[in-house]
Amino acid sequence: KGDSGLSEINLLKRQVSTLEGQLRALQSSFSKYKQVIMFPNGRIVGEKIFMTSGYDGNFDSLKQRCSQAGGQLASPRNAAENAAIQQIIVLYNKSVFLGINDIQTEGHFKYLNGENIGYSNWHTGEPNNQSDAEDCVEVHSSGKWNDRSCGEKRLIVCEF
Ligand code: GMH
Ligand code: CA
Repeated sequence: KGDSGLSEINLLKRQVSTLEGQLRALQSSFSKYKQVIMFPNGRIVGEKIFMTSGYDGNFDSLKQRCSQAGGQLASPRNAAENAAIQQIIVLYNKSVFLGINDIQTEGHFKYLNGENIGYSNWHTGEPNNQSDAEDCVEVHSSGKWNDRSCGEKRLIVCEF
């Protein structure tokens, strides 16, 4: 019994070592695969991935498309996430709409889940709710935000 116990341990050691090798190979392959699929339309910030398909549409249309893809409209929670979105804007030379709006209560900007925003990057003088018709948030190539009519068409950027 003592001997068979030892050989069982040795068998397990070999199996662990095999699995370690397979895990290293998988990690390296996954790391390369991530680089490939991020080129040139995606950005990784921490656990979050921002991605555009190049589609332009109004707020409802962008929101629906991101949701259908299993993500949601880009909702930057900090300066690093906003900078990643800005890079995509500069690449396409098109402004985007964020997953943030004050449709429910004028002047109270919220994420799509209804939570109040905890980060913002408004351009000076914004949000100004021009003509009482601006409930969505566009981001310019400067990275700065402006409230804008949700019916305008902007570039899609989803987060996953
Ligand atoms: C007004 C002015 C501009 C500003 C726009 C913008 C529209 O036209 O205050 O300076 O850029 O509004 O807020 O969404
Ligand atoms: Ca505005």
